[in-house]
Amino acid sequence: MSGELSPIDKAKFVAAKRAVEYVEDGMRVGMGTGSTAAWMVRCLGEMVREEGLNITAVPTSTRTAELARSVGIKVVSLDEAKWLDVTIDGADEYDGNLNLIKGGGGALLQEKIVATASDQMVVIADISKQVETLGAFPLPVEVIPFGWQTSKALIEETLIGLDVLGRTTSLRMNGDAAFLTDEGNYILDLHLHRIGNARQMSLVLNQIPGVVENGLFVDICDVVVIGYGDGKVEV
Ligand code: ABF
Repeated sequence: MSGELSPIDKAKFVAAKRAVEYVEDGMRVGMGTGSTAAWMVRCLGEMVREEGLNITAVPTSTRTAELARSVGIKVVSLDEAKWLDVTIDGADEYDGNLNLIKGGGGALLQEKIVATASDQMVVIADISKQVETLGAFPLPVEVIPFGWQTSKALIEETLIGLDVLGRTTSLRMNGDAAFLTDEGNYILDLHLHRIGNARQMSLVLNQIPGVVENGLFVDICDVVVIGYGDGKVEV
């Protein structure tokens, strides 16, 4: 399945391959979104088809749902599954406290709901995602379209009191139109460069009217499986 891979794809693949060891027969599995998570879905699909692994999946996006079905994995909604044994997902950044920035792929809302409904969240990432302090990657914030410019202004005002290095925000675009999440919302990307206090930032952002959720995952991730371009894996 992995064939001849570039170092970055190899790193993602080996992290995914190691992470599926957390999945046991009969489990309900949350499935993340993104290129690293896609490797995990393909690995689990192979185990379902070739080893008879019996799992039920709750995907975090329509993209992942389509991929999971296409590789033979049974997909249900979170409401049907009710609770999950494990969620495996990628990240845009992770720090030494296992706090994350997610949402570069625009699926942060479903990703956070699914991860929070799981006994365990396993993050898979290549080593380039590791940071000392979160914030070099723009922080995605999902806002409802109604009054989004007011929400944006309120976010910018709120940032003045917080430990950050940058305060510009931008509406994520998809060509000429605003990018739409699976829930029909917009994403504002916050260019902060440094997030001194991720917990405070997350709490404060979610207080702002119009904000649905933000891409900071604080105290949600249990394990990070790190892949390297030479095929090495670290947990
Ligand atoms: C999802 O995919 C997101 O939360 C994160 O933004 C992104 C990581 O993508 P990739 O694995 O392609 O780097 O997990």
